[in-house]
Amino acid sequence: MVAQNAQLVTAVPGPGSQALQERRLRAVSHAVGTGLPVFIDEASGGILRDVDGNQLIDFASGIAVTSVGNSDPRVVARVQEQVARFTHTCFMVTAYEPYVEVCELLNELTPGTHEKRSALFNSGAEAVENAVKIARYATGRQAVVAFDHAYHGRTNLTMALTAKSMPYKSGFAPFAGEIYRAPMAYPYRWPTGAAACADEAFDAFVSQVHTQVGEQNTAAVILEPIQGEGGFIVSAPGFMARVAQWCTDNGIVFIADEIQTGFCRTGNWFASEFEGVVPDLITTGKAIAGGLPLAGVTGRADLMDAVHPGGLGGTYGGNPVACAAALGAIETMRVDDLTDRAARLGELLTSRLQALAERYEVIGDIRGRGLMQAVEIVSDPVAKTPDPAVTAAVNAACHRAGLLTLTCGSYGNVFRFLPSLVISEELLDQGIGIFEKALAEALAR
Ligand code: PLZ
Repeated sequence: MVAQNAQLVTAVPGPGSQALQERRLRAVSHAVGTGLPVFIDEASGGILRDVDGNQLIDFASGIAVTSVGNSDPRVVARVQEQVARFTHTCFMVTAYEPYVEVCELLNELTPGTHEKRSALFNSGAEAVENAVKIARYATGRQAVVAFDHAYHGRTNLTMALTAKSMPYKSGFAPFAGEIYRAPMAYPYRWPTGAAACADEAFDAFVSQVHTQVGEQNTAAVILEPIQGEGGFIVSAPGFMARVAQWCTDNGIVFIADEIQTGFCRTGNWFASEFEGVVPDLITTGKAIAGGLPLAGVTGRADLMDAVHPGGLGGTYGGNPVACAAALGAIETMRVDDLTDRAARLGELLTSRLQALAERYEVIGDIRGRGLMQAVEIVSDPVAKTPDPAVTAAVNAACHRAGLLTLTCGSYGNVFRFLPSLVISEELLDQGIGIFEKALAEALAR
């Protein structure tokens, strides 16, 4: 266990990390990026300790994965027990209980009380691919509609669903066919203002699908309730519910991609709940298994069971060790009431960011829910000109000061806060303090 306090004993990255970085550059493809080239030795809760002994405050959680904290004791215990029992059979070859138990929990915890089924996979992208496969099969239609600023993965189909060219798509064409894009109800940047955003974005969505795709050809519409990589964009109130209802009215499968928003992070088990939306299919991943690779598709039994037996699967999907980790992580979320904790710490974070926004006009927007929040950095508050340079400078200053942070956004100007949901109030506070100083430092240059 790493003590839950921040401490710097060398520059970041220190000599040990620098030596490993040199080795890495000779061995690892340069195409795989790393936000901060420190090498981690041990981690627990909300602290990462690197090979030089620096203890960093973790505001990234491995991109919203270690919501229950790194090496959560329940995850560790369940994994140790399972790994000693058996490591793999392949669920398609012979079954095991933990897979079934995770599916039962997914069916129970996701929105809606209707009859559901789940299937498990290895990564978020794979879950999204499978949700699309299921929707196409069940409807007999082909087209899939995604939104501006969407992120759904890096595989061929999900790369097509993802909006942003660099670094995700550039040079990797051709992309999968029958993918269409509609405007996102992005309140801060909606041309006629936030008040009109939900209505106008919905009208544009309906009109585009009707005229350019045809409802009768549309298998699915996929939406992140809060867009993650695209910039923590919370769709304008009412937008998601109207899109979901319109899908229902037109026999289109509404898929909520809750891979980043899911599992307590936003202050609810799933972010769809804020709008009272019951998705037909919901994709999960990331935080589900406390750091082990696992992802799922959960949804209406009639859709999930439509595919012929054997039509879905994969060697490792729902691996028993990953399932054991999920059972531990979900237990921690329940026992420690992490929805409530995310909401409470989220309020603290919002109020601190609001106070900062009053002092710094580069903070154009504060948005998100629970412990999934971000600020959008602009060089001109009226023109809302994105300022990726200041954003990157603040990020680098945080890193130097021992706070691991991430940016995101289509314009690279969104600074996001994704701490573990079990982070102490003290560490959260300390981290925000580092961000404040980093912002002041970046602006003074
Ligand atoms: N859907 C909503 O956020 C993963 C990936 C970052 P995988 N987001 C972080 C990167 O640069 O690769 C994500 C997501 C949403 C799907 C995915 C894909 O999940 O587990 O990375 O495949």
